[in-house]
Amino acid sequence: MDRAAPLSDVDPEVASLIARDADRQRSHIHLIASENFASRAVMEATGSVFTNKYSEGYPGKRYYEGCEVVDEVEDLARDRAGALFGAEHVNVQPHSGAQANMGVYFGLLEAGDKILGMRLDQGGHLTHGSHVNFSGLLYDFVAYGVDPRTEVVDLAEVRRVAQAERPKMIVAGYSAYSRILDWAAFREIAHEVGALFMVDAAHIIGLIAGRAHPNPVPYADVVTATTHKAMRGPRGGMIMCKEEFGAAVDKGVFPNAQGGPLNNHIAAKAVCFAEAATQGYRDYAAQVVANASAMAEAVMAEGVRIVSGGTDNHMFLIDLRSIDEDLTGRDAARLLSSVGITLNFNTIPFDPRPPYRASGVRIGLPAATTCGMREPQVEEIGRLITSALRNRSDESVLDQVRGRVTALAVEFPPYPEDFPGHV
Ligand code: DSN
Repeated sequence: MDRAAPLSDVDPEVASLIARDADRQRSHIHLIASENFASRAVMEATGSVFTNKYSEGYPGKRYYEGCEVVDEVEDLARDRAGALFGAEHVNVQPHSGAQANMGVYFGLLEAGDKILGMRLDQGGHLTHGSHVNFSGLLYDFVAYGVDPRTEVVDLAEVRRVAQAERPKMIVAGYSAYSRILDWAAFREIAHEVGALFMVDAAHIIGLIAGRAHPNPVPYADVVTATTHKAMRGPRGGMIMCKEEFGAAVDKGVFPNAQGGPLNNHIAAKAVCFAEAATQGYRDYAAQVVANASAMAEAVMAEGVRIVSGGTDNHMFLIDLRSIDEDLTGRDAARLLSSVGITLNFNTIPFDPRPPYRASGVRIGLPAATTCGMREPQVEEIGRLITSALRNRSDESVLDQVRGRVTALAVEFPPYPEDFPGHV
């Protein structure tokens, strides 16, 4: 075997699968709120020789020799994140957002402890107490939800449940919610009941980095995040916390939740933190928020209902019942995929349907913004979505939508034509 041979020679089957997905990425409009297109620099670091190194432990205290350089790269990543977010202590080892949450729960809580988080069917995440996830299996989760009228998190309800349940930890954060949470108010409620305050900022950390969303780091005891969503870095997680919790959180990640860190991903995290400190990145983050708002307005102008009536961040949820009572999220997502628009179906607050059918679709703008789309394009896409969903059995309308989607995807590609390697 020639170890220097290119992938296309060594494994044409996998090379062809990569090429096919690159083609899918180039030819569709991508509206999955948790996806993005990493830079060449991020992908170079992810594909680097750091993939070869074992380094269980932390910089200066490893269980393997030869860690001098990975120590430097992990310190660099931690320092850059600390400066970017104003965090006292940073852990960049979590392999994902779920692993970050696991590390925090393991580090700061005991099995069986009570945690108050957002209802999963109203925007909370799998790791906020789903009965099929480690969180729900190991901890005693109780939940707050949104106000049925406004569909906005009701702080009076958060306070009421917190006072009744006296949780050890309160989690603020979500994977399907479009409004700004009041970090100071959550902090106050946590303080009142003697709970730790954790923010799961996986979705919004990229906006926070770009100064396009309020930063929870000054308020929370601990903030978990991912680096691959709006943040536009490599797949992975991270944790930021007050210094007093640093040692316990580090132990929660390693050795409690994980073994050896992915040093190639840690190097790429360092790269994405440097990218996020630039004016160009701040412009991108501001444009993500402007694009989400513009598309939501365009969809609402077509007479379609958006959960909570709009968005303050990078995403929003369409209530499909305002298009057709019988249209499920799953059917809508499949139909839109068939015309080249990729998104995911999602429950909406008080959804009468189960999650695998759902009554909503979730729309996020980070990836389209990275491709260079601005208000005129995303407003048009909003109208194309509405048109496709309203004319599901009219092949001529669907063909027209498909044509415009393809034209926009070609005009706003994720990577330039001459992008080297990878795509
Ligand atoms: N599955 C991710 C999302 O799409 O929001 C969260 O982990």
